[in-house]
Amino acid sequence: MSEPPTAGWKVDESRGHDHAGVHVGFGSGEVVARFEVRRQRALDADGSPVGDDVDEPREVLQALYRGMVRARTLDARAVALQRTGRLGTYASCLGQEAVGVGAASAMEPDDVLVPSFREHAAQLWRGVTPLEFLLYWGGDERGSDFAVPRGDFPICLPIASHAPHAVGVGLAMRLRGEPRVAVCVLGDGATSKGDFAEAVNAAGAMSAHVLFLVVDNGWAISLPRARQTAAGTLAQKAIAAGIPGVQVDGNDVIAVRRVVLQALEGIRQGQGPALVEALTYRLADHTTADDARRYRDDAQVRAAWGREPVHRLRAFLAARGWWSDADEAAVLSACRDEVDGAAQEYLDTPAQPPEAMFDHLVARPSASLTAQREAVGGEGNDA
Ligand SMILES: Cc1ncc(C[n+]2csc(CCOP(=O)(O)OP(=O)(O)O)c2C)c(N)n1
Ligand SMILES: [Mg+2]
Repeated sequence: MSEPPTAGWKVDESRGHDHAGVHVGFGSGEVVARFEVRRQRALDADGSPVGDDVDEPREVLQALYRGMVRARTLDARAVALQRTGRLGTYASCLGQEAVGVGAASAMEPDDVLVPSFREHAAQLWRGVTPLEFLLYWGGDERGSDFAVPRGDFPICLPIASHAPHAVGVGLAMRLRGEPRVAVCVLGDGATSKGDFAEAVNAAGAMSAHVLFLVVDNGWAISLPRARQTAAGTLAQKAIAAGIPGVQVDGNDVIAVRRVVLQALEGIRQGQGPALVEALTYRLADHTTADDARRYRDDAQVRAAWGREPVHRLRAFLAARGWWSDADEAAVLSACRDEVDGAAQEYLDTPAQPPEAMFDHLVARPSASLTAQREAVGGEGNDA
């Protein structure tokens, strides 16, 4: 890999434990831009509290834990269903559960989640059912017709193309004077897309009610974070748009929840959009169509397992006397039962005819779409 282009520029980066600061100067070394991106964390990798006391109520912390275990259980089942030919290509969220649960637990029901394709933990927390989830990944459009978070967007597969949409949603909220927020979740790779740069800029210029939650999981398929950008942090991409950007330990569900709560509060009060970069790690392959062993070291993955979010919160809860082996067994069994039921219901759901793919595409199909639908075998659009 070649060095980043720093000729004529002096770039001093640090990605320390508590903060990541980036100082940029040029010419004689005069500093023309100086900013600091704070990194926040509540628990160490072993579950020990760091910094401020953890004063979230026991019930809240236990619910966060259950939410992460539930997402992990469904995730494992989805991989198993794919491996046995009963689900489509699937993107696992293994290791990223704290980002989804932390963020979703900070949102209000009438906020709008605008997700990309790995936000299963957030979607489940907000009320997407395991059945809907499996239908979607099984190729059934009805899986995006959520019964509960009706205002949430469906999964977005094209990288970053949902970011401008989120700005539109957040602008509408601001214009209507609503204290609601659109939470746009996207990956480290997505921050290299023009759509992202345009969205962050437009959000700042129009003071849209948007939170950009960047899930920095270290990888964009096989491209490591270090080669994604010369920028020291992804949070600093907020600076040029004139909006605040912070980093949070994305394997620390308490810290994610706190940071997102604080960001949402500011946005609701009209302080403008914000960006949060959550540092986590994609423990699984990119998707079930990938084999990450071809491009990353086992040692790196093993080290990342030492920082994963579920064990961390469990260790903290257990140390407080708030989690027993019996609690663990009960949660695992409840999650397994729920996922068993959803998987069976999914497998029992008759597949839709091929022409169904047209039914949820547009409200009023064009002549061309109608012709294509008929060519596939169906008549009319009665969706
Ligand atoms: C516009 C577009 N270009 C390329 C792809 C192929 N693609 C799928 S995932 C991915 C990498 C995304 O990386 P990141 O944003 O970090 O998200 P992650 O997969 O790590 O969750 C790419 C390039 C795509 N889906 N959309
Ligand atoms: Mg990524």
